[in-house]
Amino acid sequence: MKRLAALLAPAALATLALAPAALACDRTLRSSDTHPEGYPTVAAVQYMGKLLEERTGGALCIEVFHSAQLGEEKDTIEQTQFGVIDMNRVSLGPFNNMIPETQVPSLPYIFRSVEHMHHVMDGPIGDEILAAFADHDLIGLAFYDAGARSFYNSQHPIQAMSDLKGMKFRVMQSDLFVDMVDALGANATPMPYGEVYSSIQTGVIDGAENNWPSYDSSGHFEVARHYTLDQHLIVPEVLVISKKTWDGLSAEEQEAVRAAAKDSVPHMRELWAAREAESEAKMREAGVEIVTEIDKTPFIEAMVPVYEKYVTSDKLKDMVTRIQATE
Ligand code: GTR
Repeated sequence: MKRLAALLAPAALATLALAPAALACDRTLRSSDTHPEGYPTVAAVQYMGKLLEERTGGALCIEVFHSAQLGEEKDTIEQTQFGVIDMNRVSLGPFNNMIPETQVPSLPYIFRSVEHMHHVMDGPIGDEILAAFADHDLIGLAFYDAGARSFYNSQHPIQAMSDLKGMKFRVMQSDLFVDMVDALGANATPMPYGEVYSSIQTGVIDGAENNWPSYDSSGHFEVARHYTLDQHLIVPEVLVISKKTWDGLSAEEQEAVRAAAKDSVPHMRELWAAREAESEAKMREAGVEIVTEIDKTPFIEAMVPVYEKYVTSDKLKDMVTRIQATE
């Protein structure tokens, strides 16, 4: 027996040395993402986890449950509020009905460019929006990029706003996006991301709207071959942590989580820029019919009633004015 133990010991040690880093962590935070492994949002939270592990000497790590393993965004948001899931990387869209401040960066054509969005979200307005999560059992940590969202469909190319008339588009579960699509003369169907592919395939909807990397990785381009670069939304992603989880961390750990989240942002932006170009090239190669030149003026003008409906409080009006005044 002794000999056997002696023989086994080095093997056991070798196994330990090869064990994944997560096993060495005192506490592993579970983070949700709808996207697959390798998608920039998933990779960015994994990168944040590495920073956190290094900086806390293994006291805190993060494991990303990608590919909607923990559920669709709206459900995982609830679970994060309850503390069943520790962290969540989601679009701001599914928060619109709950947190009015998130509606502002979700307004169609509010940002002139991705750079404009960065200037706003990296500054005091971004901080105010992150702070608004605290009233909803969540702590807002950072914003990530999601490029610009445009319409795609299975029926015909959209060359002008009038081509949208009567068509059925899936939107994220946000009243603001329902009204946005209605104001463009089309019909909106809010539904979870995971149901979009089959809904287009079976003709329940004509199409949806998203950025290049999501259009690509979801496979929606296989069933909706017409993509029009109208770029109606530049809505950022947000990374949140459950207030329950947060309250269980020491002040130093909270600081480390905040800092690691912020420090993952520049890395995420690099990953995003590369992936966006890669996905666009892949879509062109896949033979998707792309309308690049489109007059956005009628689209922008059609959004006036949407702004009137959603930008009602002094707080939101002031935010919109400050965004428009930001370079
Ligand atoms: C993607 C975003 C996801 C999800 C998805 C959707 O661009 O990264 O978080 O919101 O869009 O349309 O549901």
